[in-house]
Amino acid sequence: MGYVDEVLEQVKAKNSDQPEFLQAVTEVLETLRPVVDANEELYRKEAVLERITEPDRAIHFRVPWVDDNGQVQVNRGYRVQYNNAIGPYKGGCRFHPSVNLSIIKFLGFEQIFKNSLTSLPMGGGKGGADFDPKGKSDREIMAFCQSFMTELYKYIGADTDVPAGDIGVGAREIGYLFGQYKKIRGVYEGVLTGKGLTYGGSLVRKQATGYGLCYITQELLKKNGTSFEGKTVVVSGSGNVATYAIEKATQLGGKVVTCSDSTGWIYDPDGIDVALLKDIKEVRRARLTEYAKERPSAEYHEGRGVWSIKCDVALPCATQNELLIDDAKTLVENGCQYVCEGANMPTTLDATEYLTSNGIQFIPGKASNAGGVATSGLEMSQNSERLSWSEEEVDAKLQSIMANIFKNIDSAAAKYGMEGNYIAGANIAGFEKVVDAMIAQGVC
Ligand code: NDP
Ligand code: 2IT
Repeated sequence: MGYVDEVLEQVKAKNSDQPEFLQAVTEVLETLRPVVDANEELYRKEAVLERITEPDRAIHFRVPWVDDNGQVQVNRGYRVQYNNAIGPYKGGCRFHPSVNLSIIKFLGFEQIFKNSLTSLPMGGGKGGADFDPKGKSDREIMAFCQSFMTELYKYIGADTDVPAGDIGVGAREIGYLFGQYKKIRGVYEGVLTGKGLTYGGSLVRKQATGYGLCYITQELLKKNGTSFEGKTVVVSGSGNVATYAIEKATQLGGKVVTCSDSTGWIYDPDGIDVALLKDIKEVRRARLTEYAKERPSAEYHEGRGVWSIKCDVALPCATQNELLIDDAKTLVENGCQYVCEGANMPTTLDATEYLTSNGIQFIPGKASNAGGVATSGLEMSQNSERLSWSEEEVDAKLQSIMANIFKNIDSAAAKYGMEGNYIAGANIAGFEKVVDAMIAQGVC
């Protein structure tokens, strides 16, 4: 049996209760075959694949907090520190009721390769809790964040592990987490990214994932001799990534006609009104039904359905496994040509296979959503030198990082005879740098 198959079998046997984690590992290892085959003897001896698939450590902890009725609630918090071969652990925290070890491990594993692709010195990690921020008061959110940090602070630091936001964790939560870290440690340091602009945050970090997604999509379009101009774009989600993807795609000349949340979706043939969307989601923290009420051109539908709308470009920006095989078939049937992932692993393995084998050009999340963590890396640099860069400077760096990622995944795929396979290109380009660093640092 080949080395990849042996390790895949071991990983499956050891983690049979972790479907999302196994999905991520399977996708990565399957596409690394050509690199692994070319270096099999060395990689086996160094147990490179066994080491990269096993996190350095996975911490889970109790998070007790008091709700507005005086009732004590208990959630489970996590931090998985996956790999720090090329820099301190770096990755977001997700607060969502679905969070479990499988989800945090899949996200942490993906983060290793994503962070490597940014070309900045960041290792891979991820954290979160099965806490549901929906319907909670500000005081309850603060109580939860403070309790979460009261345990997490032991494991993180500006040179150790630097968490940030993800689903359910935005500027408000990062503020509460930062305040509690500072209070407990008595240290003012860049221990979190995505901070507010008045206390060490970076301009453009809020917009970075969505903007970066559009910048790399633009590179792909350019390679095909075209641009966003005049294209119909469908987006899923209506959170941080979706909102700024809609904003940038629109600025670049595309017409974005959908968005969604976990209860329903909007079809707006006149193009999504980003100012209204921001007001509803960022200020009022309300549901998308409000959007349809205030925008005569829009239809609101219960359930899921954005992939049924005819489009040229599809940008899944909500969550894992939200684009299924039947959605892939509909996209192909409707003439969609480009799918670039804003979320982490939004496309199932069979849907990905269907899209790519039916001529759709596909950029995987670890490359196309890397603009968020890349700008977190820029926030860390600014914190270290105690300076703040201008919006133009950060945005220019983000654009150049995304263009560079596209170039690297394109050439990594071509180097191994898989021209246009950006999944293989992203995994290979991300992996090669980390493995080189792991081997250079010995068995640790
Ligand atoms: P937000 O919490 O801001 O928004 C998430 C959006 O996705 C909301 O519209 C939410 O709807 C929807 N959603 C979440 N879970 C589900 C679900 N189970 N079913 C259907 N819809 C769901 O998160 P972000 O925008 O930050 O993150 C979106 C994706 O992008 C995630 O996969 C995340 O890991 C990834 N990502 C985020 C980065 C960042 O910088 N924030 C960077 C790179 C990737 P509702 O409000 O109803 O729950
Ligand atoms: O999935 C991701 O890359 C993020 N949620 C952002 C991580 C970060 O450290 O900015």
